[in-house]
Amino acid sequence: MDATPSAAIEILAHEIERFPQNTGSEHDDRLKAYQAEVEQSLADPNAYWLNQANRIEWMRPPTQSLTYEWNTEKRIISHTCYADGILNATTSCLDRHANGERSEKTAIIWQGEESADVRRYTYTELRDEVCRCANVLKRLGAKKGDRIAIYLPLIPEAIIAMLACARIGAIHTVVFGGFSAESLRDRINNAEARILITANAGRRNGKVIPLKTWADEALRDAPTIAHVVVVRSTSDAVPMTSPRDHWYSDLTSNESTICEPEPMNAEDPLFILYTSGSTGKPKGVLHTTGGYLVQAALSHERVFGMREDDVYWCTADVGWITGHTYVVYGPLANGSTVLLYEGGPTYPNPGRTWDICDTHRVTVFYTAPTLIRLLMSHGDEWPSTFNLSTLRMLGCVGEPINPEAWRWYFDIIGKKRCPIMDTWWQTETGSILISPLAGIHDLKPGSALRPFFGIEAAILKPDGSVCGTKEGGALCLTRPWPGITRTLWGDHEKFIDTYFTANPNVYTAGDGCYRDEDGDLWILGRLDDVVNVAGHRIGTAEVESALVNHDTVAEAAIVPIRDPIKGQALAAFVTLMDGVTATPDLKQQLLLHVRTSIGPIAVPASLTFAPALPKTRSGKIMRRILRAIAEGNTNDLGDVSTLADPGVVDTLLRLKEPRNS
Ligand code: 7RM
Repeated sequence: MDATPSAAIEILAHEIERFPQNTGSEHDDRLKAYQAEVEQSLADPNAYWLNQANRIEWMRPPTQSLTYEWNTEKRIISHTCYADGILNATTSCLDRHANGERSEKTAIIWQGEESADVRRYTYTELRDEVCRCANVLKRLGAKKGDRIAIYLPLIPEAIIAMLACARIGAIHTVVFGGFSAESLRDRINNAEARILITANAGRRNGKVIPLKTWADEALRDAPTIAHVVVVRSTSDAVPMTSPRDHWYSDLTSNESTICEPEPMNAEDPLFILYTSGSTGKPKGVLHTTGGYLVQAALSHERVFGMREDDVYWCTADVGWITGHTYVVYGPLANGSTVLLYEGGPTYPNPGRTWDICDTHRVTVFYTAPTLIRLLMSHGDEWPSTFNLSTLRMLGCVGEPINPEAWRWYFDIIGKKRCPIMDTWWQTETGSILISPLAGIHDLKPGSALRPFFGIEAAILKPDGSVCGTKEGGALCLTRPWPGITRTLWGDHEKFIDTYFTANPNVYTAGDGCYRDEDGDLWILGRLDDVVNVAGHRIGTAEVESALVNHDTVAEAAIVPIRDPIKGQALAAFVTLMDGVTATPDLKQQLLLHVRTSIGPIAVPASLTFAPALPKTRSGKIMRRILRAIAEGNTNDLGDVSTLADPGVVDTLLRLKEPRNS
């Protein structure tokens, strides 16, 4: 990184709008109760979190609460929560509902891309199917602590497979179905997974997603995988390799629906989820069982003010943390009815998302700003065609929401009736840490508002001092919470370096942030070399290394550029090996190479061949300059005096390629 301040701490002056959430004496009472709870959670976190443990089921309830040590100097960062508690996450998510008043309640409504493809599972049916799948995994030799990779489309079996792993104490690692074979292979190998659960294919935007073909490709060099379980999700034929591959339906059809839940310590791992950072390959974020589940359930209930008859739709894929916490663990622990939609949000037309809300009478809708902007770009006619009167609560997550998109969401989708919860959190935090609470806070378009119960945020300057009002700095969390990631799989040193060294003895999130005059928080975007493309985290180093891996490429730099729908997109600058000629065909080959190395979400929106990259005399690529060139801000190149060869910039300005269509 060059030393110039990142764009993510610049605060743009703008009028702040306020959307009050009720007034009057009832509101005063609610506000008082809320403030008392915040105070209690901060004054006596042990009591607060131990009390919250009661919201889930235990085989042996904990007597211990949250303990931790944050000592950067000694390089000790450790956490435990409910360390003497024994539980299995699935009894809270399944059995207690299936054995109680929610036995016939719908747990999952699955909507396929074809309107007629709808499947429903009651809590009893879901519990039975999870047990069948868990028995299958046992029969294939899976044991407590084994890693099992899941590479599925957004179908009920994705949830079933995750919970089946949890049932037997295996650690699931879900890989998003949009990732390439190579990405899947890297994750399987890093986690040393024994079993892979995949599908013959998925469906999106009318196209077939050939997951099994990609899985076969990944498994050519993934020696730890002994078995592949294949869900027949479409009619597409795929090759099956004997004895490695098994059809899910063949294995489950004769299995018992009884599978005793494995007793797990609260600190036993529940899952690993890979996420991009500023260096190297994606890191395996490890979450444990008790603290994660309690906080998932608590935040889901409180942020969305969940009610018994809600139909709840979080549009995230289970391949991301939002899918783990707010499609699977949080809502199922709370006994909610969860909607799952496999297909594209604008397929076969831009009304599809609203059609689904109408058809299934969705009451709580939680999505990403990029989807709101995409749907907004198609105009107000589409949502107005459908009955959205069942909606009562909206949410967004994944990137800063621009006030224009917020207002459209509020006015056109929520008809000014539905509060919008702008929720800030990360794969590493496990659950929502900053969000308004409905009926409590006045909403402000673009602000994630306040830390959740038990959470304390500080905004720090590069020298470690605390920022003043409306001063941008690094968002840090100054005390732990039950659902914080415990480590990066196999690399605890990296865990300490990434989150606990920039500012000693606090958790540094990697985001810019400021506090306004009311004390509300505004997230400004990443401060590190992580780019947020359509709500997906992509490390620039990852894409650069994919490009440099190509035989023809000598050097590559990736910088973010603004994108009206995706928030950010990637611009690539590439220098070629001596003797290689830059051609349009080579450019296409390189873009394809990124697609197969990582996946479609990492493909740059523009690629410029450059004879050289702008570097400092010490050899660091000056990304700031590339960013200005990529954005077309050529009057705003800033200080170029530290460049080793200022002539490079003029050449780049001449060569800069427009965006790919
Ligand atoms: C849940 C999730 C985390 C990064 C985070 C931020 C950005 C997430 C918001 C947001 C502004 C928000 N996990 N981010 N939520 N930025 N406002 N409400 O997205 O690990 O994939 O990404 O996403 O930069 O650090 S994640």
